[in-house]
Amino acid sequence: MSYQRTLITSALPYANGPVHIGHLAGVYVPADIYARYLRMKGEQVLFVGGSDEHGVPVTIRARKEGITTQQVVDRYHTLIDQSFREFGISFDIYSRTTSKIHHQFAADYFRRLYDTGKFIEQTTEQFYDPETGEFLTDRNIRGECPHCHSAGAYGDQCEKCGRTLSPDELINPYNAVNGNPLTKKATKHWYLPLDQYQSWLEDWILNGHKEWRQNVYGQCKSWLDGGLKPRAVTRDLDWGIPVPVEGAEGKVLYVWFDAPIGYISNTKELCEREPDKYGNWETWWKDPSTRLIHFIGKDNIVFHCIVFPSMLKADGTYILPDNVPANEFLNLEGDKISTSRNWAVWLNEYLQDFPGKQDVLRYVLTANAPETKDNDFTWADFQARNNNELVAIYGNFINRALILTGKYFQNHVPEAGSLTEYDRQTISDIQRSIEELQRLLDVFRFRDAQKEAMNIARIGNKYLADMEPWKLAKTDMSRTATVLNLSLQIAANLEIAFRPFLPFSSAKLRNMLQMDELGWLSLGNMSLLEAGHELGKAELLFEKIEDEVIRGQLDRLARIREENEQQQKAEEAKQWKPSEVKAATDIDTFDKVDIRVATVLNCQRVKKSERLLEFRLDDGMGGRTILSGIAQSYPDPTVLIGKQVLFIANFPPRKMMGKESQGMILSAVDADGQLVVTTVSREVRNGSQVG
Ligand code: B3M
Ligand code: ZN
Repeated sequence: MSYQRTLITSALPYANGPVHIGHLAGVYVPADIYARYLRMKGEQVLFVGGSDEHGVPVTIRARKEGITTQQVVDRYHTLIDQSFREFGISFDIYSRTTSKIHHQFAADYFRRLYDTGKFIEQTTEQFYDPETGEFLTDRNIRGECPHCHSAGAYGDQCEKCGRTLSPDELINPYNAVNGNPLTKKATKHWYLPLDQYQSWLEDWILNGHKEWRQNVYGQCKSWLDGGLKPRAVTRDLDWGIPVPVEGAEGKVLYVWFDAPIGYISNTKELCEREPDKYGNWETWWKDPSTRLIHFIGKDNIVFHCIVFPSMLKADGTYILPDNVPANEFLNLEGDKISTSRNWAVWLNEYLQDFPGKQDVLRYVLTANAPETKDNDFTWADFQARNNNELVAIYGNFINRALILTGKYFQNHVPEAGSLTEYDRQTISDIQRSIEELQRLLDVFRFRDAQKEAMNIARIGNKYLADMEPWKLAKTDMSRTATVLNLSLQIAANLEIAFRPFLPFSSAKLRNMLQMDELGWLSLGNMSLLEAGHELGKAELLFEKIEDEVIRGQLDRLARIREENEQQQKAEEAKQWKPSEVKAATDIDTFDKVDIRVATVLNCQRVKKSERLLEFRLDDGMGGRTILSGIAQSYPDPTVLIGKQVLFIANFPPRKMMGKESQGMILSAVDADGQLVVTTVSREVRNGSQVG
């Protein structure tokens, strides 16, 4: 170990909504596992978190909810902070970027780079709303996606196809807030000339950090291969940290400039509050014997591996990140998690539905952690991992070991006799898992590491099943004692092995075993519990989750999916334009089509068809039946009875769903895709021709 302390940061979530399982899986659970692991090893650790309270996302939320931006960040900072506490994310500090200390620190940081000539000034044309007189940021610009052509794509991303966009690519861009069309206007900003850091970054990352995760290294390489360009670090916005330079009125620091500085200012805040415990903040940020690790999601890689390091380098007095174990994304039931579409499992809601089950979610999210590729969270998998792993393996083993000890040894750890070959084999299997567990934690492979912890429980479970102490107890009490002693030692080891992952369950288990909170180095010791030691009360470590609970969650998601589809349709309707006029034709062609008027005598759904309505018409010529695929636009088809409609009389009859259709009813397609049957403006004789 060539370092003396580790500074762990986790991305500062935007305070524009509650946190969800994607946040937890991608960033906070892995960061927490790592922080807990290092602390258990007795290392010096500082784990920094905080809310990102600037930027456009929070201002959008404020407009949506009709409250001030300050109210938004206050509300969500509190909620997020609470969720993290409830899930046991063991931050040393969780602060916020609207704090005074951060504003001052970030402004000073900018000013220092400004004064030493680290920025370039540039005037460019930006999207502007002439009516409101404001410049628009990417997120506030919407329009048609140039790739998938869905309406309402954002200036930075299309939520439908997931592609990254720039506002210039949008077709017919408009102001997301009021729908106004946009023009362009010149404005001045300060840029960090990343191109000047290119060769230094290439050397530092591509040569110096080949050990970084493939996804991280690969993304950096592709940015670098593409050639870096200067990046604006200021914005025209009224929410944020004012640019501390004359002539910059109405401009603030770009949120991605101030947010990572939040890691530093939050450290400073903590160190100034508790200097005896944490020392000087500069030791954490400037001493080369400090190791800096950023936990983030993949959409933040460029900011943490390229932009922020360049900012640190520009200052010149800071250390650089040693590793950036970024995760890919977690999807929910096959779809991208999205705050704006409410497609998420929110942590506060999870806890209402599953009180006390923090560790179950932590376990499932780690088991499914998107470490190397995007992964999917499904409620079926959640239930299966709880019931088949936590309950059936880990919980079952602990329960049996404790109950049997209660039954045969009055709840006292029995004394072990001599070990058999099988006992020794079991111990060495466990030692191997422990070594592997530790090796995997050291290289940020939490998913596989947790598997090894579960493997220890599996070995214990198998040991009990093979030894059958409940049978042994009838004939050989001394062997029973050895088996249960070893089982309890395994249980004590599980408390330690699982503690970084499942801190709540480990606390519960510690209580059941009445053991101290031992450090990581005790792991592997098979005499953690002395003979004669009295155990606590056995409880269930985990509970089975029933089907109906899972069904409730799936129903909730189905409702949200439906709401979203409706909203998307409404958005499309807002942007609707008539389709192109078809190629030229002539009156003779038109004349061939025989359009007539008829009265609807009866109209009903065709059984087993979602689409078809069956019309019985008085066409003035003895009547006819027409099938029309408009059922979804007329949930109550009887509203059409008695109406006069237009139909094509000379199409050859066609069979559909076993019925014959004698023509076609004419309908208009509305902007939302609904089909609307055409009619005449006053009653005419049935059978009249239209032309
Ligand atoms: N708030 C983006 C995000 O939540 C941003 C991270 C800042 S980390 C300095 O994904
Ligand atoms: Zn798209």
